[in-house]
Amino acid sequence: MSGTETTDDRPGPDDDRQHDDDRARQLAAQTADAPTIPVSEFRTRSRRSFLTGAAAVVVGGGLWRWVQTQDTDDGIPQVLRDTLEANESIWTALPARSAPEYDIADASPIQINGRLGIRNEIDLDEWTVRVEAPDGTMLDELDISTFEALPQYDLVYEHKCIEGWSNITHWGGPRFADFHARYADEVGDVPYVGLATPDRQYYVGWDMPSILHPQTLLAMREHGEPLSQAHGAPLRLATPNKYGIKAIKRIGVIRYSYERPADYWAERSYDWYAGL
Ligand SMILES: Nc1nc2c(c(=O)[nH]1)N[C@H]1C(S)=C(S)[C@@H](COP(=O)(O)O)O[C@H]1N2
Ligand SMILES: [Mo]
Repeated sequence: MSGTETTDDRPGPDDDRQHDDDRARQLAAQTADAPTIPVSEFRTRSRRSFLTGAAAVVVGGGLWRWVQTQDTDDGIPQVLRDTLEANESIWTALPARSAPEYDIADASPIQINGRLGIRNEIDLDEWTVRVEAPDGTMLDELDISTFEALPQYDLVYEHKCIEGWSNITHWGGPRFADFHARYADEVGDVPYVGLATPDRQYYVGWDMPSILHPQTLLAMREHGEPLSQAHGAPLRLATPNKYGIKAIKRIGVIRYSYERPADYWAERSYDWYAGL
């Protein structure tokens, strides 16, 4: 691997030229086949991973800096691949802690990175997001006004891409937790949520503790401006507690799940949790 190739869609090869239909079928099959974890077992695992996570956090900051100096393979620090593949469990759930936040003045616009599922412009006035129950039934189809009506937050943090660059970024929008409150009674103790672009080309899976963390936003603004389409307008995720791969742009589907949802980069050998 030369490591000198650069494309817009790193990390990893941009394989959105593969057939979209295959991708959709694969996603459906994987979701259907995923092992079911009973909620009680999920709780036990979360508690355990919280404890190991707390130990990992102590070395977290130094680890990130060290990783940046390591050799890369296809733009992915090799050491990250090795560690994450070897022991996924220490990276699970956890962020009970909060990541550092910065002054708005420290932020700079973020580059555009990754266009899977957002290559074509959409009519933002026509955009809606489907909210689905674990059995796939539609709970809601929402336009942007729902998200504009929720309490708005500014969040300035260091966005970290797994390929090795980072940027102090300024995001604005509601907390996922406040959005979730609308459905909390209806969906109950569901351990996961999957999110996908409207065309389902890009999709990410989240554990509930992470997505309900107060530092996880459904962002509508970046650097004080409404999101551009390339940054995921009208709605994307933003959080300092996961690598950039989890910050899906142009959300079209939000589906609660009892099984660990399919995840585009986890299917390509990245850690499913991708926690920081
Ligand atoms: N729909 C979609 N969302 C995506 C990606 C993508 O390819 N498609 N790439 C991810 C990656 S790897 C990163 S680092 C961030 C980058 O967000 P930005 O383009 O706003 O900088 O988006 C994430 N969300
Ligand atoms: Mo990334």
